[in-house]
Amino acid sequence: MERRIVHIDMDAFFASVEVVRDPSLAGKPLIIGGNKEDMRGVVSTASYEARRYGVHSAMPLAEAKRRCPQGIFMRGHFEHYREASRKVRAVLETVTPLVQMASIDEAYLDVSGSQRIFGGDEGIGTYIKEEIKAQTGLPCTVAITPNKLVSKIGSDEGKPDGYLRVAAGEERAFLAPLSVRKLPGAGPRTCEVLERLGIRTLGELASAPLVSLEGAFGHQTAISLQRRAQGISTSEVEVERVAKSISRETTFPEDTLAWPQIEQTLAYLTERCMYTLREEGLEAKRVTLKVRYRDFETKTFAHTLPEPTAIDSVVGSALRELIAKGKGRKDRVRLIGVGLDQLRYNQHQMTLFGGKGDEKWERVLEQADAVRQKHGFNYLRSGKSLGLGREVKLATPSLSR
Ligand code: TTP
Ligand code: MG
Repeated sequence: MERRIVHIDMDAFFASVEVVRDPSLAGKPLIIGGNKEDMRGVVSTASYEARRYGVHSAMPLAEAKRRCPQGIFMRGHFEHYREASRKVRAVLETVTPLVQMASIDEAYLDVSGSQRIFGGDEGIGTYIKEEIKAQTGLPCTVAITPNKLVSKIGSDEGKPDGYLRVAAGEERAFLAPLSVRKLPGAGPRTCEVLERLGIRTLGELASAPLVSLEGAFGHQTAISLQRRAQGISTSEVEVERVAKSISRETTFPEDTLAWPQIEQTLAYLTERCMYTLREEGLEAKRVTLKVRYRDFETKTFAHTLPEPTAIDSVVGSALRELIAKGKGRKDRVRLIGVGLDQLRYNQHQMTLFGGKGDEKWERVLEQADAVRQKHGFNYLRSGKSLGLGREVKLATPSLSR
């Protein structure tokens, strides 16, 4: 099977997300990084209109303001960028499970096995661009080539709103006219040395006598640079593994029959599970209650939800039914735990694009999680688990996975 690798990169990502949220910003020089008064800090992204004034990522804001005084400066909304990134990933995973998110706005896909279903490179490229547009409103650039290296360079060449394809055997010819600066990993120092050797393009690097490169870089680096300039790369798309389950459990200081307290502890453990679930960008379809009784007998009670969820209250109601079963045996409880499994990347917001009530909940929880990231988990808790007090100390804090 011929190897075909996609690299996709969102165009002016943060700025484009802001334009979707406020279409009156379209076509304007938009600079994300800090507001007008904010002279410190750097540009995180500039819209293509702002780039015409020479503004680019990592430039000090003060410099950006000098170059583009009429620019619209914004601090930005990271939670919206993260949400958009998740939606992009969800679309990509409908093409193949072999998706590697390389940063918040770029990904590699091994689409070797998806060619037939989607109608070849063109079919895949069109589908990705149109589906991302439909789900997020955002533009992106897609490159499809025989390997990650050439695709990465290809998407940069194809920007913005582009589609670029390099057939097997054409890698070297595609790279030949490009500057050596386009080679990922070739920093300013390397490029300086190359230029001193009279090498400006990847074509020149690809066919330079190896000895001259070895003199400057040593054997290993020389070989690696030249191979890459020829468009040769064997690195694989590395799929992040999704956790199989997330669970939290604890043993009580003394065996207990006090179900109101047991339920408070359970509410706390559930909150911790749900926080981790959302942090990993996952949702769960099955909820399990684990109860170990005084005599060490351990029972699990499971409930499969009609739809996967990342919302505390949905899991909470499922748990209430399970608790009723756990109480059935009138014996003291030694340990209690909650588990989530049948996990997948959160596609909830996509299926809810029509706008069901859950979307609001997801936003509330997302904001709660942002507060927790800043101040610690216990800073924000639900009414129920607060019965345990603000600083929860579990007798056995077995809060591992
Ligand atoms: P990039 O993909 O490098 O840039 P971009 O998406 O803004 O523009 P392009 O169309 O050229 O791809 O980075 C993605 C996001 O990462 C970008 O929107 C903001 C953020 N970022 C920073 O915060 N600081 C930086 O120095 C860079 C390069 C990016
Ligand atoms: Mg980008």
